[in-house]
Amino acid sequence: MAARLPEPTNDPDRAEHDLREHGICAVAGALTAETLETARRALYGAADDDRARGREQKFALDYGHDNTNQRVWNVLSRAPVFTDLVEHPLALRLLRSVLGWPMLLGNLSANITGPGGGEMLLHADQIFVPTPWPDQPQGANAAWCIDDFTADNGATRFVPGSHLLNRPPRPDEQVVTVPMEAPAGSLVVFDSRLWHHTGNNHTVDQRRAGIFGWYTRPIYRTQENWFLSLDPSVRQFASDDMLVLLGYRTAGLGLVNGASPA
Ligand SMILES: O=C(O)CCC(=O)C(=O)O
Repeated sequence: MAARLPEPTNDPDRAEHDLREHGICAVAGALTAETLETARRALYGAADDDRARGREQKFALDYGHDNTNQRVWNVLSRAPVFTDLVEHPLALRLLRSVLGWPMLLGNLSANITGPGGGEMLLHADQIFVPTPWPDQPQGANAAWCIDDFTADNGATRFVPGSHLLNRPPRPDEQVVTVPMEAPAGSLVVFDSRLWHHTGNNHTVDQRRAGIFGWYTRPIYRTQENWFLSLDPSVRQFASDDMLVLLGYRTAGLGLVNGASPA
């Protein structure tokens, strides 16, 4: 297996090549400073609100996190700027190179590590796909670095080349993980078979926020049930691509009386 991860690049062609070659790519400076700042403020505001209201954190605890870690769900409904992340042209280009079109947005959630935080369980994102897995990835993640991702503050750690094994990790699997370090504003796209987890946050004063856009081939159920949980204004102002990504515009599956809903 390849022992390294590709370096962050500014070149979209290079990124597409890295994604094909390594199952992962990183594009530095994918978000403008203004969008990054707007997203950062909205995300930390939502996270603070959730903490103040004691919103459920069970998923994070089930996956090996402790209470220093915070998951924010349904990020798409929390502020209009998050729409720009979901349908960011570069993200969609890279995702389409893996999944084709149409695809579905399964989820947009944030994961925030906190000082002293432990690591997450090692996993591959297509864990719900029965084994043996098909020989092509069934999904891909577009992760937005809202803060600098460093080895110290819990940057996501990957097992390079593990997507080629085409199976989930076993609970006792001995592996070497490598942190994907990338500056705030970077986009990291990775194949859903690539093994990874949140790293330990060794800092005493830094949170590390990542927003994870989970996309799948259109035959899978979305992780977030958009029809129940999406703020209606997102649908009201959605672009054609966004309607497809959310499953409101469709062909074949998810029909209403044999036709695509509106
Ligand atoms: O927070 C991270 O670095 C990774 C999160 C993750 O692996 C996940 O949500 O599946």
